[in-house]
Amino acid sequence: AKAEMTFKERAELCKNELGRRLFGLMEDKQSNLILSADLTKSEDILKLVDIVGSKVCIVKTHADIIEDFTVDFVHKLQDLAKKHNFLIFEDRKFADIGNTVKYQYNNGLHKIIEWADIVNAHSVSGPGVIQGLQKVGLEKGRACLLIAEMSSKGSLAKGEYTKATVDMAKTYSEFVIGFISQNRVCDDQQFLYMTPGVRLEEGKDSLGQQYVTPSVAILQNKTDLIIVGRNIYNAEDPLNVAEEFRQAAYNAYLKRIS
Ligand code: 5BU
Repeated sequence: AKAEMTFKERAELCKNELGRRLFGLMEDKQSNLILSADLTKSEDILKLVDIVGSKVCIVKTHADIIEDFTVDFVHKLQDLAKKHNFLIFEDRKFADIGNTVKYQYNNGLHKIIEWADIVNAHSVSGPGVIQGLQKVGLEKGRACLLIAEMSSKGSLAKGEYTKATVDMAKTYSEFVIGFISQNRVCDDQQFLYMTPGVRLEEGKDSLGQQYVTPSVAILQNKTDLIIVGRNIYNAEDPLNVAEEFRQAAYNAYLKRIS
């Protein structure tokens, strides 16, 4: 097979400045690993992120599961992002009409716009969701991912839905830098393909989550980044396990470009 384009080459095709920075960061840091820091106490999140921050290109959060969320937490997370050079991705999964998601992004308790480099959205409500988000996000240099497929059993995001989601991303590629997906849902090199539902052994949890390994995600299904939560933050030695994931995912990428 013909060697694929590198992340740095693809950066030039990306129409969003933050997206270009991410492509470059991945290659500089040799990391296409995203930590899903799904802990419920801010101190635990900050501790975890300081331990594994050097191994990841993005830290993904769920702000609404944090029991003691404050502006101070946000500032500390941003300090860690500078220290370790990673981006912050709030996995908010916006899914309402444009006018409402604009408020959910910009207002409320979490003021996501202030601190999240990247957010994501479901395409179920149509392009208005992107129009609403980019109305506040573009001028702040933010970027968005569309959820084209989910990792969970019985997901309705497939077939025509996935295709229509890809078309929406192409129309709004100034703000949309890629997808959450299980597969390379289109062959457009300007986009990033990020895959959750990854751990070292295939399998599932008791609530519908389905897992593939890093090499199935990156080599077989040709996505670009893996998103790992429990397998890292529940590990006895998160740093070592994160390094294992980083190597597995980055080596799979290196194989694809060689
Ligand atoms: P896990 O602990 O590695 O299973 O965590 C996976 C994370 O990715 C978790 O925060 C989910 O909310 C998130 N996720 C997912 O698992 N599957 C999806 O399709 C999407 C997000 Br979109």
